[in-house]
Amino acid sequence: MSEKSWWKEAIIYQIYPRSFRDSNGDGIGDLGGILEKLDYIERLGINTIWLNPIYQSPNDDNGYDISDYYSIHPEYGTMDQFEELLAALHGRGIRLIMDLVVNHSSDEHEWFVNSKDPREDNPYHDYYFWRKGKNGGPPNNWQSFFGGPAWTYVVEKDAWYLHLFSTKQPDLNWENPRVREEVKDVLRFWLDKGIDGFRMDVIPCISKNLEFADADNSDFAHVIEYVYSNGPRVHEFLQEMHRDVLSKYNIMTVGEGPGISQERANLYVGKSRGELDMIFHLEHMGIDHGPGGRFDPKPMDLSAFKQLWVEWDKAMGDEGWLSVFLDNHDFPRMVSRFGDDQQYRVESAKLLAMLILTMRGTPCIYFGSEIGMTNVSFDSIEDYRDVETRNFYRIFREKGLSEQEFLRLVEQQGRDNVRTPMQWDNSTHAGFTTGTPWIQVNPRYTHINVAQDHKASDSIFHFYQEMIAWRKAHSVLVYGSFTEVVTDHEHLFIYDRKSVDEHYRIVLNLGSEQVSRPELSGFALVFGTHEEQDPDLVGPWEGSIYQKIEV
Ligand code: TEU
Ligand code: CA
Repeated sequence: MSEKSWWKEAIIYQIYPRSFRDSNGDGIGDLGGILEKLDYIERLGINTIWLNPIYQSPNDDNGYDISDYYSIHPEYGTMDQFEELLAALHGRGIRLIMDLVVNHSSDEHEWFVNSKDPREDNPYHDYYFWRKGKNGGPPNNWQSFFGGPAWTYVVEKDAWYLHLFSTKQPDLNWENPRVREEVKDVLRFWLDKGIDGFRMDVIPCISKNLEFADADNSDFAHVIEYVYSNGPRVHEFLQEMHRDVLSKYNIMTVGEGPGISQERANLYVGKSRGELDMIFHLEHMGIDHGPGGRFDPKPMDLSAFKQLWVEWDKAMGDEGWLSVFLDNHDFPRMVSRFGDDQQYRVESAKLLAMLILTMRGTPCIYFGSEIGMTNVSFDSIEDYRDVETRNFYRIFREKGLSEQEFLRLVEQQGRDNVRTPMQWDNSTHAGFTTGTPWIQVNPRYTHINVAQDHKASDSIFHFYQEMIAWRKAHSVLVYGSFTEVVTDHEHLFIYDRKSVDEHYRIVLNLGSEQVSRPELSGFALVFGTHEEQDPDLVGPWEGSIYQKIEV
């Protein structure tokens, strides 16, 4: 049994501020909008919020390109409003973790603007990675996560700078101790305001392989793990951040883990490591990606999906800790990707909620999942906003793909699927804004919205509310062991959660067909996604929790 921590008992709700609620009619979600919805968040049963970046940014990557780590983007509001939100959340017993993006900054950050100065003794030169080109091109063949070369040439420097993401997101050089001190100052600034921790963006990437050798780009997931992530000094840098700053506060840190494998995970989150508290591993997020990444899709493999949950729980053991999720601002809506967003939208949304809320690990719910929001399908590439989508559109068109062919890929795997505005009601723009939204509202808002779910007692929202309350009332779901109960049916996922004096068995049907109900003698049904249950058959997308009855 791992020791108790508030962040293991947390129920995290991820808010993408740009799309949650616009309070001043400019079509962009903001802090004022979140303040308006605190009753809603509290009613759901949330006790921790992860806020995507709200800092000053040119918004090339919607805030993941920070130009001033110490100020709030005016589109989102003011520092006073931020402090008002933090106090209001704490007043309700809700914690707030912020998004820390320090693998890279914006190219409009003063550090980078100064770094571009060609003078030899430029103190900012080594804040970033500048290298001479090779044979008239980039220093190596690294490719950006967003398509295209990971290097851009600056004529006044006669050199190329590294950016694993967009050209406007130059990678910070953590080898430089001054950069590490700058990061510590940023950490202290926000922690001294009283926030409760950080989600750390692409944190496995902060240590680079400095020989910058060419990569084998035939399998991008392999490049992410063995070239971009898990560099030679990553643990040294994280232990320095923990030793000098993070360890001095009662906070939580969760790393976003592209490239973190099951074997490496506890190097980052092992309780004796002095690095991070938990990670979002991304292995299941690539389960239907081919070697070319998200726009090179392959069929979903349900057995592999189930197996990953089993393997990752084993990888964590009693040493580490995961935050478990099925979607976030980078990946499609979970009910569309892992459920059925047509005939069984309500049932499958509830089932997936039961999965993440009964699993061992801190559940993280992406806003809108609690009402079963789905992927979106826009008519034109002009309707899409994501820099990754727009970059790959250009690349695919150059390869001869038509707009319609690319739009099919975006509908399935694009990030704007999860960035359409929150659907509050069936009024214009779903009650998100009185202005013109920065991105179109999903047309399904007319029947998929909070107001609708609040009226229906058997709605997805009410199930989330009940399931969250149930998890809070049963600490075995936090601290109990996890053991898969092997079944011979691909769609059935059954596992036990046990403590010294409690034993629950969770039976999930991850599909649209009925399946024979497994033998459950000695168990009594205590909670389920369906009011009625057939004694012999597990219904489509039916989930149930049984308690072992001592005889
Ligand atoms: O994401 C990094 C990451 O792994 C995802 O961007 C994903 O792998 C990528 O979309 C390729 O498919 C983090 C943030 O969550 C993301 O929003 C940012 O765009 C990115 O880093 C750069 O900061
Ligand atoms: Ca606004």
